[in-house]
Amino acid sequence: MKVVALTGGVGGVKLAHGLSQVLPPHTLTVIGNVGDDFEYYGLHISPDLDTVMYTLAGIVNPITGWGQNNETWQMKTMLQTYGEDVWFGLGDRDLATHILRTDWLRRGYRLTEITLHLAEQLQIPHTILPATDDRLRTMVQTVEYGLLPFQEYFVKHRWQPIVSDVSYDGAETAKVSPEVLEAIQQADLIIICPSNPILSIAPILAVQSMRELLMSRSVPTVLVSPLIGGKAIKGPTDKIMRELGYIPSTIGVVQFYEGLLDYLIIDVADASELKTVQELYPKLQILQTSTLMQTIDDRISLAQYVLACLENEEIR
Ligand code: FO1
Repeated sequence: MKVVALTGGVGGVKLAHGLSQVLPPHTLTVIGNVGDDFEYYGLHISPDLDTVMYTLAGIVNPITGWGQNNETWQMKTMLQTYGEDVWFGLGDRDLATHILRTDWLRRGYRLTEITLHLAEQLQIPHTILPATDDRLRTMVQTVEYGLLPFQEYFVKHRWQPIVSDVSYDGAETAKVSPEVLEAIQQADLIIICPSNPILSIAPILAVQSMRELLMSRSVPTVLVSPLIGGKAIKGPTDKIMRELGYIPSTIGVVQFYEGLLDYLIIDVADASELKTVQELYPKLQILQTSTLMQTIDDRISLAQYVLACLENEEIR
C-alpha cells in the first residue's frame, strides 16, 4: 500500500509521525509545505521540511515540535553578543541542516534532492518531498504591519497581527516535481494531515496542477480536521479562519477543501456538527474518533484509524 500525506509544521506532522510508525518502510511519502521557507542570515531555511525530517528521524525537540533535541545555542548567543536581534532561533545542530541545504542549492541541486539526501543520512525509512522545487512563499497581509513574510508574522509577531489576506508568492509558476507527481500517481491513499488549512496546506495545493492531480486520482482522500471543538490545538488556525471569513468549525474546514475530500475524520467533541455537515456534503464519509495527539500512542492510534479508511474502502 502506498500512502501520501500532505502536512505543514508541528500539528500535522504528529499524524505523519504516527503513520511513519505503523506503515512498512518506503510506503509513506510525506509532502511538506515550503511556503514557510525564507532566507535568514543568507541561509535558506525550510522549517516545515525540517520539522517533518527531525520528527520522523526521532531527533525533534519534543517540547517545541520544531528544531532539534539536545540542542545548544552557541551560535545564536554569539550573534546576540554582536548586537543582533535574533528573532528566529537557530540551534547549533539545526544550523548544520541550513548550511548544507544552502550550499547544495548554490551548487545547483534541487530542494527535493537535498531533502532526500538529508533524510537518507538520518536513516528515515520513508520519503519526504517538498511540495515544489520552485520558489513559493506564503505572504500574510496584516492590519498592523502591512504585508509580512510568513516567519515574520508567525514568529517575530507571534501570529498576533490581524490578518486581512494570505497569498502564495510564486504559486502561479511553481510546478509539481517529478517525484511528487509519481508519489501521488502511485498512491493508494491520500491523507491531508491536521495542519492549518490556510497557512500550511493551501500553499501545497497552490502549486500548479497539484489540486487537479489530487482530484484526478480515484483513490480516497482523507482529511483529519485541524480543529477540535472549533479550536486549534496550537497556533492560529481558528483565529486566521475567522479573520479571513471562514467559520472556524468543521463546516468551515470542509468548505475550504471543497471537492477534494472523500473521508473526513473529526473529533468526538465535534459530533454535534456531523449531521449538518453530512446534509451539506452527502457523499462525504464522516468518521469520528479522538483526534487529539498528546502522546506517541495517540499518534499511532490516529494513524491506524485513518488507514482503516482504506480497508473500509476495499470492503465498500
Ligand atoms: N518557531 C518559533 O516560534 N520561534 C523560533 O525561534 C523558531 C525557530 C525555528 C528554527 C527552525 C525551524 O525549522 C523552525 C523554527 N520555528 C520557530 C518554527 C517555525 O516557525 C514553524 O514551525 C513553521 O514555520 C510553522 O509551522
